[in-house]
Amino acid sequence: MYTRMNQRNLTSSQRTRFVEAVVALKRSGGYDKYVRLHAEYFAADGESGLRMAHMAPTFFPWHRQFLLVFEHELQGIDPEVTIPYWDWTADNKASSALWAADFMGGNGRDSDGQVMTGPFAYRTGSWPITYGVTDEKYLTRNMGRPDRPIALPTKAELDGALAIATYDTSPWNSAPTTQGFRNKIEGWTVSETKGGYLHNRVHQWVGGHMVGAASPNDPVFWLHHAFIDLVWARWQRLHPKSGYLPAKPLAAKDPEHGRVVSLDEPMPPFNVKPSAVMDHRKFYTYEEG
Ligand SMILES: [Cu+2]
Repeated sequence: MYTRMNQRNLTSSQRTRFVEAVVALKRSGGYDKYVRLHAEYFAADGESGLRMAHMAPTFFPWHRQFLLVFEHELQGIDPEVTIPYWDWTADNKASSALWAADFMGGNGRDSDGQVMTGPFAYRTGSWPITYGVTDEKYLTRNMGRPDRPIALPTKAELDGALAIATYDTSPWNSAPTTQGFRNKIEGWTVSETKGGYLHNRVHQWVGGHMVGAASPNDPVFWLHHAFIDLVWARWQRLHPKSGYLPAKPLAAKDPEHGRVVSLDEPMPPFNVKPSAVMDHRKFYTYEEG
């Protein structure tokens, strides 16, 4: 059992140890398998087959398991390291200490979006982008998307989504008609041209590699998803009678049959059921307050 901290409360030494473990994993070649795995399971609605990491009820449990495996590998490098979370409703500016040169580094430069400061800048030599959707070998960001400006989500927007008592609804995808808690938080209820909503909007706000299937190329991915994971835990506390849906496999006549994982079916590639990761307190707690 260990604790995930709000990134703003980390000591200077904790910031450094997290960064150093991530960079060590990158150097050993272990990091990029997470980028590849996320890209492989990204899945768009239009494709046939299982939807797993996104646009599906497994958005929360799949990412919980994904973060757990990554975190355990970091702990194999430094047993004191845990994934911090970024509450983007509070630390919502490009000037936040999150983006300082001793932690995530800053925004991309205007000319090509290249991140020039911090431990993940290309010129450090320790953060080449080897798997991605573009040819760029350097990490990119484009905070706030200046050509079509967007702001990070507010606490009121987050609280509005947390108030939704139903976990997910048919057709269990990214359609705006899928109006449960999961799709509201994931953020497909607002189009990406408008910046998306909540989780998606944060990816869009950071910009660069954080947009799209290879988003774990940017280490802030883990801090963003740790907060999404905490949001799920908060929703469970707010709605103790609401469970994961669908609770049972969908009927054979359902158009989504075979495309959606229910409570007790295994999630590839982990072979772990959503029911097995429903309670995060089996693995870690969150520092809150
Ligand atoms: Cu995400």
